[in-house]
Amino acid sequence: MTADWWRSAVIYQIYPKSFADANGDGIGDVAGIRTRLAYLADLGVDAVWVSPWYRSPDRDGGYDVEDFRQIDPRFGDVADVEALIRDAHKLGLRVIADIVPNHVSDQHPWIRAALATAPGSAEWSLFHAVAGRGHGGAEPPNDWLSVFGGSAWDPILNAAGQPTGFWYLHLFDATQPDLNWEHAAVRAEFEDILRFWFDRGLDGFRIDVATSLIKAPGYPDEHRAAGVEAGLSLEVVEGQPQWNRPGVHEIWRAWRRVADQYDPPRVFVGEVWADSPAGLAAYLRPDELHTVFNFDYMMCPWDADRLRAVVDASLSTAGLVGAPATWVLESHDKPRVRTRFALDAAGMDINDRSGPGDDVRGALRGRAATLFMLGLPGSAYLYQGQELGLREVWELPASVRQDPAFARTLGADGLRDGCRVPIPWTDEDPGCGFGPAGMSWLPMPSDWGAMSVARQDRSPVGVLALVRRALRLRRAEPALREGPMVWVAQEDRGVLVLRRDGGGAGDILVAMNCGEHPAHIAGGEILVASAAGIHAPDGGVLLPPDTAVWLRA
Ligand code: TEU
Ligand code: CA
Repeated sequence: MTADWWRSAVIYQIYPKSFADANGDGIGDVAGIRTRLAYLADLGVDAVWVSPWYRSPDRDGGYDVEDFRQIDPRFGDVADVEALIRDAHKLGLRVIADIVPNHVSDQHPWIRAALATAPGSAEWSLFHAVAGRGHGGAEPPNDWLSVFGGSAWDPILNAAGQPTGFWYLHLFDATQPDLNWEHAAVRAEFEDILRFWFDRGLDGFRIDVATSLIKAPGYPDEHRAAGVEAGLSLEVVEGQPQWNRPGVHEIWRAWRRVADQYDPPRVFVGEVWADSPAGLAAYLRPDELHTVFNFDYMMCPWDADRLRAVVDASLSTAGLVGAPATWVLESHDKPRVRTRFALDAAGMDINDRSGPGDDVRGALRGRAATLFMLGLPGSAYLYQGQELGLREVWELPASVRQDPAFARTLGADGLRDGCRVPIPWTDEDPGCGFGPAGMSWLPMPSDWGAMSVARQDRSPVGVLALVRRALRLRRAEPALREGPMVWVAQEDRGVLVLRRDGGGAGDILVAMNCGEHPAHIAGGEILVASAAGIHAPDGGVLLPPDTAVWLRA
């Protein structure tokens, strides 16, 4: 494997709480991940990215970190992670962890120390403790809203529980106070945390909310447009005083210097929502982050013209600064792709919890979308269970939901638990092989076992077989590994065909039909198809709606 492995890597996201439970307490753990590394190597991915596993009160799925140098006891300990990294490297897999620099848990020693002092103290200077407005500072300092709903400010109380007239900033949950990145101690601490893990062999970090570390001086109001209720999604707050401030780039340059001191150099992928292509490319400059997530691709509807435009824009934006594009359809924050397209096909809203939508079409489109994504040039992400074609568990009752945004918005938002249900390894009842005791921290639906790894292992037509075959081809074929792409013009509306250049090794066509009618695609042998029954009569293939295929050119 080469030093620039990340340019074309397929990276598998593990949400540790829900991946595999070795000790039977119903919560996934590091030992569980170790037992499944062979499965991942066989699947054919190049790396894993593990969502936060640090010591945490788990008020936001571990994105509320109490100690960045400790693994949460529910997951294991540092020695377990060191063993995981060793095992993974033996199998040729890289390991990327999550790091959460914008905020800490309210149990982190820094905020506990601050709370024992009055605002204005050295301890509070590590956070954003700001005088309120109005008489006695009774009102928040400005109009900023939490991404999870409600004000981004909560009052700082004194030891007697009385308001001090000062407020602390939390762009996310109230249990996640934002750090003050103007403070040199914050910068030094995080560079030290990077080294702590890089010294243990970690290959890189996914950087949580990489846009928000610097806030506009003086905390000006953001003057949201009337009707914009809350920072429920970062899309609506782009260009505001909390996001994408120029000063944030200095931080990533410093981190890159740390990563480049290692052999091989360690890598970063930023969670970046930017308001323009140039704004996004700024994070990808050669002395900043290696890659960023592609949310435009992730959010793109089932529409060939829009998809093509997003692919072109992604390639040209990253290309401005010589970075590879990335592609992603699922994560621990977004509805499963199958259900997103199923709801869309049924004309239902993404937050509608009244039913699965048109699941037949959703399932077809989800598999096609995953195959098409894996045929694009650059690096791609698969979220655990995407390789099984799992659906969103939309029917979870309110009583089991743990997403903090669900409570903060009284159920209007914060539905992320629906993609966080533990994944099914077998069809055994109860628990689908997630752990030895049949327990799981979120309930599994009754159709879960039918989609399990064990069940699909025996099926040549399952989503698992499709993904395995695609990943094998991606490694074997120079065209898919590093070949540039061009679009191949089509007469049929709604059909996308692109050609990957394999040089002497031969070109490959990647095609998807987002239209309403079967489309004839000129090409040779079918390498892999997203659905059964796609044939290649002489001179091409008749591609049904809602399917995708890879062909020799
Ligand atoms: O997410 C940042 C973020 O803003 C997302 O929550 C997004 O806006 C939301 O999912 C819309 O659907 C990151 C993590 O991925 C997320 O899990 C954390 O909750 C959040 O940061 C806070 O650390
Ligand atoms: Ca466990």
